[in-house]
Amino acid sequence: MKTIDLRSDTVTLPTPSMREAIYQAELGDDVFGEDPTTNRLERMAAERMGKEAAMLVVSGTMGNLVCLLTHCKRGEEAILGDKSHTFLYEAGGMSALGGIHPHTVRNQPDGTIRLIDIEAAIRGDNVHFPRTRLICLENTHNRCSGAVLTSEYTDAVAALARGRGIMVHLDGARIFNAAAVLGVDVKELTRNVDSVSFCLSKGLSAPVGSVVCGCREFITEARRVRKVLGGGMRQCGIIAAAGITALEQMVDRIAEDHANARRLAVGIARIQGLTTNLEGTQTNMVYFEPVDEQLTAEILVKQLSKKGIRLLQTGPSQIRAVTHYGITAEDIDLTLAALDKIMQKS
Ligand code: TLP
Repeated sequence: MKTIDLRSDTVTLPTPSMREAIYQAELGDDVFGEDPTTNRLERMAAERMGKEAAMLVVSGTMGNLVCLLTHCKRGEEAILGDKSHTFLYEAGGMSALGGIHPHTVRNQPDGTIRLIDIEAAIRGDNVHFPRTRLICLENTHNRCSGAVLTSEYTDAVAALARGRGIMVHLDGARIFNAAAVLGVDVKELTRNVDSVSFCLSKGLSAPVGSVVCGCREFITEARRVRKVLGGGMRQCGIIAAAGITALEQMVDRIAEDHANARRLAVGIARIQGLTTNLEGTQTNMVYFEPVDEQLTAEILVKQLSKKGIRLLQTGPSQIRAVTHYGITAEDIDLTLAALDKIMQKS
């Protein structure tokens, strides 16, 4: 039976040309700065993000953590969305390892945090308060239906932060998805943030890795933090080689994933007993819910799984499907047909 795995874009396997690049990669010891392939990936990533320097890390979680620990000292505060990945799904690393105080502010359904809410969250100079050091944004915004933040919004947050002497970090795990929707160069979405972390191993299909980008001084400090976390790697050109191929070959095809997600969302909206936020579906994520309380998300996910279709339960009554390399329009139609059949029987 064919499996259609829509749980996440993290399930993508390396392409044949990635495997070839991994095989051919020129290697050295990266802790000595001597891995030529990693150095090349880092130069490419910095250039793509419009930053001075970059550093390879093992995961998106480590990318965000390294940036937070580099920006903030113990007891300092970071403002972040209450639906942000860093707050919800990174095991509390910022406080566990950095003693950083998370100050959550409500995410709007479009992934933004209102400027007035950010402004209200910034602390005054008072001995009772932690010092506000950082604002974190997420683009695309995973838990907000994969929503896209515009460059105008990001610039406005950065201007507000700069006026108050605060840094901005962008969790750009899927920043290339955002750029594809807006039809802009990624640099426009990162130009005013102090640090950005993006993933090679999601929509870009590389097997491992994220890259952190910022000014030279920031990356020098971040290398020390990565070392503290045990993230100094040796012949990581093995990973970087696939990352280079990802940047060279996998960015331009992302629109396909968005078209497939749209196809899925439109189909789901037509199935009786299911609801989805059709307007909010801008990128490669579709969140939807069964309306009937008898047919829980858990049951629906189990029934689909028996048919070889894998989706992720993201709440008691919520399911997520993510499109990616390897998922075709035909797979979407098979998924819709299976969903329709289950719903008609229920
Ligand atoms: N997200 C994963 C799961 O953790 C939920 C997924 O399947 O979507 N930032 C954002 C916005 C992310 O969505 C993720 C991964 C990360 C950071 C962390 O990346 P990894 O998994 O590489 O640590």
